Amino acid sequence: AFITNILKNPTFIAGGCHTKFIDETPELFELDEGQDRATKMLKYIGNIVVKERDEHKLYDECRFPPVTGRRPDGLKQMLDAKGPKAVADWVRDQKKLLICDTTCRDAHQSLLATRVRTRDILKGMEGTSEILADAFSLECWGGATFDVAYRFLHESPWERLDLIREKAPNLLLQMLLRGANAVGYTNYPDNVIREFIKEAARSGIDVFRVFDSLNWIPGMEVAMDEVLKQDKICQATICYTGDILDPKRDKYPLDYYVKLAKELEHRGAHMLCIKDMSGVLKPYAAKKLVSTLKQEIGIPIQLHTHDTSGNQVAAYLLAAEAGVDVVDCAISSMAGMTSQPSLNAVVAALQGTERDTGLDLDRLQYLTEYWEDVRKRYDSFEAGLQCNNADIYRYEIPGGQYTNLKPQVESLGLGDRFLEVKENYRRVNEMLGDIVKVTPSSKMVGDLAIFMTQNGLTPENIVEKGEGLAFPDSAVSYFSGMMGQPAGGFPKDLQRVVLKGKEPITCRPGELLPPVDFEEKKREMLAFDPDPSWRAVLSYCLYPKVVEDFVKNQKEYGYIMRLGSHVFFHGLAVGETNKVNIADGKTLVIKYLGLGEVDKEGMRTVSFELNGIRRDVQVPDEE
Ligand code: 3PY
Ligand code: ZN
Repeated sequence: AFITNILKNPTFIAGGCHTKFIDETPELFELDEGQDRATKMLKYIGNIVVKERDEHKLYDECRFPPVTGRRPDGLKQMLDAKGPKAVADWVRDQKKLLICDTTCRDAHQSLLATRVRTRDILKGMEGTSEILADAFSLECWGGATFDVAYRFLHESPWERLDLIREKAPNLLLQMLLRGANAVGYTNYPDNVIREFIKEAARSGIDVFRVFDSLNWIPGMEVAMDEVLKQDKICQATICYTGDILDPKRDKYPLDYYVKLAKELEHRGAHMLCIKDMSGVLKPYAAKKLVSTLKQEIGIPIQLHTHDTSGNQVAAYLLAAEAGVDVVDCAISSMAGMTSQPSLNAVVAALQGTERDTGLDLDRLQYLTEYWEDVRKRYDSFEAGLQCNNADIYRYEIPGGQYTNLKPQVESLGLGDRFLEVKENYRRVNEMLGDIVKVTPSSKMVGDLAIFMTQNGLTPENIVEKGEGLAFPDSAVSYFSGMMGQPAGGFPKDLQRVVLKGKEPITCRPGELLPPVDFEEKKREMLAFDPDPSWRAVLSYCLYPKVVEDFVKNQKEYGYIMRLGSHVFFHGLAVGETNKVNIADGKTLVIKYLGLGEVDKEGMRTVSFELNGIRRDVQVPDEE
């Protein structure tokens, strides 16, 4: 840009420049915005190539799903025109088994540590919106995707939602909302929950799946109420645990779920979700649960599971026979194991039956191929589960956590004691009185299991030995009542040892948490963001540090959301060229030339060619 500025400068053009020309013409140094963006991007890639030196791979282009331009109106249009009750009635009164595609949320949360980037979701989205036009919905937001987007992908989850909404105007977009924990791990003040839901609804979420990690209805109350106010589909949830076919597991019998479901219907839910987060709802239990609930309640039922055991296509088929209305599936190349059952398999299994899904298996193959290619770019996040595992019935670990627990345990240097951690997970559950385990209660059980492993604790000695130990924050929060109240209450001895004199609460945490002053939060943010948007303020209320880091990262590296995923994660191979669109119509052609030695300051020079011109950036060495 400097050279270009010289060439464009009127004094230079007029031939009037002398030796002091450069010193006396400061505007030559005004690099344009594009140049600045390019420099930031090179800096980002420079950092990655230094960090990931040995990781490099080359990938073929993705096979994109074709777009025909034929996209009929769908349930989204019905919702907008007639409201949530009309959609729910339509779902219940028609015959097909409807599908919710979870590929863009739970599937990658459960297989790839939630790392799939907006760019990869979007490139297949127009095709998806045509091929899945007859699906019930697309689960594409919420759960862990919210903070992971900011934290590890350096992108805004709100922008992701806007872009999906734009590309899939016919589909119902669905999110997972952890009740009073929103998309976080702790209870938030009521006004934060309400404003978050309002903004999500305004941004395009149509179906809110609301759950509480202990099946404690007061924990869902505020969220359900706000979804109803927004006139969106309120899908209230019962989280399945135990085994209704096992008379010994008598804490959560069939009747427990029936009571919960009736109460949720009574409170105005448009739909009921049976959320089998760990994949422990065995096929015949699914049949019994669904057929009973279909008799007991009048709202449609959506079934969610994880295929960790390998049993869950069967669970869906038996649930379909029992009259379930919607099931959650993932495109087959992103399905199975800790993810949802295969969408393609369920579609095939029901062809020619009265619950035929109406989806086209041949066209689904386009989505399968697309995701097969995308998934390769994320292989460093693969959980490495080689086969189905029926030990899930013993451990009851949710799908997303099952895949995360191993790397978490390894990062703590306990890799060779993974089995012990899993056994401790089971023991903690028993010790707490057999509780519902799903985010955030499941994280607390995992934290406590690791804590017991690290400190040589057992259920027999934890009360005595725990006196002198500081328990993990999540355990303190749980025993304080800040995650709500578990069925059957807390074990008193352990509660005393964990809380060390702190008084637990028994009411809804939201009744005690003072409302957030959003203006004050905004002022606080000015320290790192000159003009925080309303969405940024909301996100900051949920994840202050994560949002601050995100803003700082954006300042340093710019809008790296546009980088291809293999470059984003692994940089470039020496000699490799990559094209990046930085702004509409502007393309950077970046060629990576190589890496210099570490200098005295611990920096390396990373050399590139940018649109044919050599550019070097200095980055700190990682080793
Ligand atoms: C989440 O809360 O993120 C979950 O997926 C729980 O199953
Ligand atoms: Zn799930």
